[in-house]
Amino acid sequence: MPVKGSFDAAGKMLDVNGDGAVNYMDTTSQPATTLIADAHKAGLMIHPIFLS
Ligand SMILES: [Ca+2]
Repeated sequence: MPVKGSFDAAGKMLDVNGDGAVNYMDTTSQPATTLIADAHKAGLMIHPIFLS
C-alpha cells in the first residue's frame, strides 16, 4: 500500500504529527495498487518487510 508524505518548499519531509521524528507516521495511506494481484498472476510470492 503506497503512502504519501508532506514536504516543505525545499523538499524536506514535514513532521506532520509533531512528535519530533520524521518517518512513516507522518504519511497518509493511498489507494492500493494492483501490484500484489499482478505479482500473484505472474506466479510470484509477496513477502512484506518493515524498514525503520
Ligand atoms: Ca513525526
